[in-house]
Formats: sequence, structure tokens, C-alpha cells
Amino acid sequence: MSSWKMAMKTVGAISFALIFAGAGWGGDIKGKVSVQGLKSSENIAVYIDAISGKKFDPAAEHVVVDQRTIAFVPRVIVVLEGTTVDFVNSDSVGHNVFWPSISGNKKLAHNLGTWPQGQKKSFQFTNAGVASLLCNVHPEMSGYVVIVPTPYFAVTDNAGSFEIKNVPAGTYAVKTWSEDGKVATQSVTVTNEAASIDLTVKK
Ligand SMILES: [Cu+2]
Repeated sequence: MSSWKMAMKTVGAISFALIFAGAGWGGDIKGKVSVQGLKSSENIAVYIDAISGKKFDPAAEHVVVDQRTIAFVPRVIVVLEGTTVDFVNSDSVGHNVFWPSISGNKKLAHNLGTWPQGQKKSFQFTNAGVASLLCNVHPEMSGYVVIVPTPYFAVTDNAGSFEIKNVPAGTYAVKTWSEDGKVATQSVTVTNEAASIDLTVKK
């Protein structure tokens, strides 16, 4: 066999090995959230709860919450613990951002102040839980930052559908957070194929 043919055979074997190893890497979790007694199945956070023995470094990129037409946009975001959120003001009026607690812990209350159009203020969320965003200039404004312990999360669309991408193979506890509903929990096993789960959130 020529050395060229030998080389090609080696490349083929390595490619096969990589594809085979890929089978253990994991996949996506797709699903749908139904609601009972809630107005909508939109804007429900779905995430994998803490995995014992695993700590994740937050991404270097900041997540942006805009204040636009007197509203927090998006209304609900989910971030990994340690993520920095940039609060932007795109309106011609001044906006304030504060949260009275994180999941009821008033020691984690924070007021970022009030700032005009085109400016932003940043905050790093290091405690898991939910920050209810408010603006003391506009009482009708509300939004949520859901801080979770893993990078595997999604927010439902207006049909209640969600997709959590690139989850390593394994069995996990999936949890929900919603504005008015109880927490729904379900176990999911991810293999090399897309896992599918349906959850029901009750009032
Ligand atoms: Cu405001």
C-alpha cells in the first residue's frame, strides 16, 4: 500500500472514531409547556437544575435587557449564575431599574438608579433566583431576570414551545419558572437524539 493510501485510511479511521464518539455528546431538549389556570404559556423559563459536582463559568458576553416603549424587552430572560446583564434605555424618557429582592431575599435588593436614552448600566447576577425588575418612574413596567445554575435553559414562545440546545448526555431535573404558576419539575434523559418533554404549569 502506498503511503498516500495509508494516510487516507488513517484519516478515515479517525473520522469514524470522531463520529462514533459524537454519539455520547448529547443533544437538544425540545418540548412544550401547557398551563392550567394561567393566562398564557409564553415567557415561561425552562432550565436544567443544578447538576451535582458541576460548576459552569458564565459566558463572557453580556445579556441585554432593553427599555423600550415603556417596557422591559425581553420581559423574561434566563441567565447562568455569574452573568452580567446590561440594562439599556432606548426611550426618550428616563428609566429606573430596581429589584426589591431576589426570590424574596431582600438583602439582594438593588437599585441601579435612573438614566437617560442611549445609556446603559450593568449588573452581575451571582445568586440563583428571580429578580423582579421594576422602574420607579413607570409603575406599569415589570420584567424578570431568572438566574439559574446551569447554561441549559430556554424561554417558551407564545405557543409554549421551547428548545434547550447542546445538552451533554445524561439524566437531569428540568424545572420551570413562571410569573404566576407553581414550579413544574420533570426528569429528562438526553442521549444522542433530541429528547422531548412536555410540562404542565399549574396556578
Ligand atoms: Cu421606566
